[in-house]
Amino acid sequence: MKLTIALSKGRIFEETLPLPAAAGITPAEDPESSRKLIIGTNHENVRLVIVRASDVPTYVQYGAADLGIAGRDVLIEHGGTGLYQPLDLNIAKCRMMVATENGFDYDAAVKRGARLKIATKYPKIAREHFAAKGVHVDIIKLYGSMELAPLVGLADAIVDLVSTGGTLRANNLVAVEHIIDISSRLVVNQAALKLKYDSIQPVLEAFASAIPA
Ligand code: PRT
Ligand code: MG
Repeated sequence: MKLTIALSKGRIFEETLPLPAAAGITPAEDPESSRKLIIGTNHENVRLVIVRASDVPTYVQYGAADLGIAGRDVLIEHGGTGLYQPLDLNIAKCRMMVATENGFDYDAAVKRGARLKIATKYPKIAREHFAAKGVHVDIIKLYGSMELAPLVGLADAIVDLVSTGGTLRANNLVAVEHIIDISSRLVVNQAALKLKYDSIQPVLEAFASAIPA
């Protein structure tokens, strides 16, 4: 039975590699330096496909890949249709936060019921967060560099991922609210899990055994 695993080359990549290794899967060439999008492995029946991080759930949903690794942020925005999410891999950890320019009184703005402009790459997470708080917001969808938006008056606040906090600090922004903790998860196509159970189950077990504490 052939297995296709979707991985992304971005910041998850380095922390991802020990997982296939634990399952005895070695890429035939270094995905980091290769420009190939399909990379064979030491197993004749296992191949890797290299996709954009935010596209991993889509490839797995439609069965173009049987398994993949994706951030919880990406999975929430995608919605998770057709995906089984058996393992939190405890890698690429960060926090989804609300941040504003240093000096903006976020708590006061929320208290007086101000309508806030929120710039984010994560409209679903942002909308649900502010709806639960009863705060009215206009969501401004961006594709990157959210940190710029409050500095040039595009938004009052951003919803973005924070790991070291260095990017916020460098741009005179401060985190004002924690939304959720993020890590990467293994996702499996629901139909593939049934049809290819004998091939997928050992991979799941090996990945589970390689999860960092
Ligand atoms: O970058 P590209 O647009 O190609 O794709 P992508 O952003 O979808 O992928 P990638 O590789 O950048 O991120 C993949 C996954 O890594 C995300 O989906 C998260 O689950 C996870 N991850 C973990 C992070 C971070 N930590 C993180 N810090 N993703 C992004 N960041 C960014 C954040 O958006 C901010 O701009 O890093 C900056 C903050 O970092 P600090 O260390 O300065 O706080
Ligand atoms: Mg990125």
